[in-house]
Amino acid sequence: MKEKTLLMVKPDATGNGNTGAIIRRLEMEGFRLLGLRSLKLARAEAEAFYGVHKDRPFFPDLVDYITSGMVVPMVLERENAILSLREFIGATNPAEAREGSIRKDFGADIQHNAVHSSDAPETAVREIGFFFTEKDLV
Ligand code: 3AN
Repeated sequence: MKEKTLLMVKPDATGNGNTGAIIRRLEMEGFRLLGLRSLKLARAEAEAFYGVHKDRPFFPDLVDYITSGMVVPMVLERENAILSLREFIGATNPAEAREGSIRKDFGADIQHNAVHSSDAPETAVREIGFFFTEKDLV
């Protein structure tokens, strides 16, 4: 079944000029781009986006970091998009990520890990809705 998921290029990767290379890899892997934005998150928006992590010790640092530069959220569609994209981007910590994965090749450490992607169907719906309305998606 075709699924939609959200991928967000994070400030380390946008700042390093890796946005285009990451999008190219996603398209080559068969993920179809349905919508794309670039923006800088306000602090309150970042706190809402990462709300599930609000009690974790790294939360303040995560919010500082994700608001430190441009992010590029996008909606991607493919068969089994959510899990296959998680596999394609690699483990949260780039040091543990699969060889050839996006986080291995473009991430620096567990915080500066190049991209975020939705981890489950409910999360994907919430995260897509966070950045896009229905009419934004072709
Ligand atoms: P993922 O992005 O792989 O779903 P989560 O949801 O566990 O990972 O974490 C969300 C984000 O929080 C990660 N992308 C990472 O940037 C940051 N993060 C997770 N664990 C840590 C940690 N131990 N120290 C610093 N940042 C972390």
